Amino acid sequence: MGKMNCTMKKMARSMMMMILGGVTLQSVLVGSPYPPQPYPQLDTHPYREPRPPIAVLAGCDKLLSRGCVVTSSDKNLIIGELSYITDGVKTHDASTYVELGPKLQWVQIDLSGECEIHTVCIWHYANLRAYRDVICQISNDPKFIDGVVTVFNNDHDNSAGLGVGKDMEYVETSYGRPFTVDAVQGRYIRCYSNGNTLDRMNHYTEIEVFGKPLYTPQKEDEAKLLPPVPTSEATAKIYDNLPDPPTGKTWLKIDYPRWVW
Ligand SMILES: [Ca+2]
Ligand SMILES: [Ca+2]
Repeated sequence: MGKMNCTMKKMARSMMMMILGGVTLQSVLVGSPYPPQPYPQLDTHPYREPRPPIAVLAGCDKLLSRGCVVTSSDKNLIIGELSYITDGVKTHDASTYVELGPKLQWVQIDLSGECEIHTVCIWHYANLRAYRDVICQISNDPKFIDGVVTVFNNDHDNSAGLGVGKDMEYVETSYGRPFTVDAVQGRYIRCYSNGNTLDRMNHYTEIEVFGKPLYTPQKEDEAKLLPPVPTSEATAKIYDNLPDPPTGKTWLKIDYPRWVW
C-alpha cells in the first residue's frame, strides 16, 4: 500500500512537472493564450465562422486593389515583399506573408486613381492571434495629412495616437476581416497595426479593397476591375443559397482561401 502511494505520488509529481513545463514552454514560445482568451475589447464572433456576407450598391463590388503598388513605414522588411499584399494569394503559408518590424507600422495601397470605397478586407496572418491597433484610413493625400477618413479603428486606448477606436479586436483566421465602408472617396488606403497577442511583429498576407473607380482606368486596367469570381470551396459555402440582396444592392463576393482555420 505504502509502495503504491509512493508510486502515485511520483506520478502526480511528474504530471505536475509536465504541466508546469508546458505552461512555461507556452509562455516562452507564444507569450499568450492560443487562440486569445476573451478580454473586454476582443469581439465575440465565433472565429471558425465567416462574417455575414456584405451587400454593396450595385456596381460597387469591383476589386480595386489587385496588383496595386504598396508602400510601408518599414523600409527594412523582415520577411517577404510588399507586393504580396495585393497579389491575390491569401493562403496562409510561410512564403505568402510579409513581416514588418515591431511597434506601430503601416502599409499603404495606391489604387491608381480616386475610387469610391465600399468594403475592405484585411488578412494579416491566419493563425488565431489578434492584432493590436488595427486602423484603416482612406485619403487622396499620399502623406495622410489632408482629408483623412478613418474607416476602421480598434485602438481602444489610443496607444497609436490616431484617436480612440470603437471597433473590436478579433481573432485572425483565413476569413480575414471584411468591413463595410460608407462610400468614402480616396486613392490611398493606409492600414496600421501594432504587434499582436503572440509577438510584437506586424504581418500581412493580403488586403482587398472593393468599390468603383472614379477615375478613367487605363485600357489594361479594365479587366482587373471586373467583379471578382470566387473559386474556392470556402467561399462557395458562404455564397451558395443566399437570398436576394436588398433592392439596388449586390452581394460582395470575397474569395476566401480554400484552407480555413
Ligand atoms: Ca497575398
Ligand atoms: Ca491600443
